[in-house]
Amino acid sequence: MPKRFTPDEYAAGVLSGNRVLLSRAITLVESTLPSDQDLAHRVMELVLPHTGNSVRVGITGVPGVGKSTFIEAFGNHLLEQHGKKLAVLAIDPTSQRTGGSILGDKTRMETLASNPKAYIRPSPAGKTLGGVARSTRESIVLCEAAGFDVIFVETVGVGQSETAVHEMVDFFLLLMLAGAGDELQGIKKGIMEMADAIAITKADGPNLHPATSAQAEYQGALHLFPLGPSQWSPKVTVCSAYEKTGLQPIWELVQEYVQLAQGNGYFQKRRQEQNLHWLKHSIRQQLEERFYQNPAVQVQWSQISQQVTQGQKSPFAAAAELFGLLS
Ligand SMILES: Nc1nc2c(ncn2[C@@H]2O[C@H](COP(=O)(O)OP(=O)(O)O)[C@@H](O)[C@H]2O)c(=O)[nH]1
Ligand SMILES: [Mg+2]
Repeated sequence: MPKRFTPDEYAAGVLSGNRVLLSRAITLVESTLPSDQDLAHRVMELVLPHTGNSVRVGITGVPGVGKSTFIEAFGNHLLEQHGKKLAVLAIDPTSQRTGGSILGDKTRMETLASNPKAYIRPSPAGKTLGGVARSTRESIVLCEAAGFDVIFVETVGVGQSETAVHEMVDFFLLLMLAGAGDELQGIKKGIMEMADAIAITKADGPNLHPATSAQAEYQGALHLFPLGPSQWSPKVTVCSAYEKTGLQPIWELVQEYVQLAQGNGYFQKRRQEQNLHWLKHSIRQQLEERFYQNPAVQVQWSQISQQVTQGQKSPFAAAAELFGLLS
């Protein structure tokens, strides 16, 4: 077990931009030890007044679409052309198997990883989606406190993880490929509906022309969705991480969105709603934990759950019975 600091030491370290302490604070929020969680809550309380000053961008797309390569190119663009400080976090429920997608992809983010103005943190391995979501959400706040003004949250567009990411970012960017046809590359319609922008990537070489056609096609598809409460109409762009083309237009879209949403109050309102979402999410999780840890429930569980699986008891009656055991 690494040494623990006091809450004030963690907070002061994070606020001064000390990367070692930032990493240690993130390790703390990722920990499931109750004593670490208490400590983490106190650290969060100390840094919270100094947070909120960043643009949080979710980046999703199926494996192989080019997320890591894009983040490296786009990230370097923001550091070099716009003097930004960038943090990259990942929500990857598959990381239990691969040992962390970003870490595995480190070669694709080499220059970003070695830039002192960038901070890259892979998904904690061996965690459930709920656990990763909670710690990523806290990590965003810690990175903001450490002075990072752009935060990328990368996720794999294959499951529930993009819904979680959508609930913690301001702007949601979906990466897609040209020429994938009607299947939309396994990207469900729901994910397209969440997107504030779609970037058709790998628009280089022989792919350039198909990418521009796909752009028109997807733009048409997006127009069919009703305008969301932000009043923003999602845009489709093309880019190439290899040739570093189309990156500036994407940043301009993000800025355009932020300007619109800040102007009409949606930006703040959404962050408030997200705070409420995570409060409720956390309450649900804690209730569930307490329920299953209750000694009376544990005693009765195997018998009652068996009666339910064998059709001898209705799931609803069983739930009511188990809840009745809580005192
Ligand atoms: N032609 C081309 N290939 C790319 C581009 N970006 C990524 N790739 C390739 O696509 C593959 C998957 O990229 P990666 O960034 O690992 O995708 P991820 O799984 O979404 O993170 C790699 O072989 C990359 O070299 C691009 O802009 N143009
Ligand atoms: Mg990747």
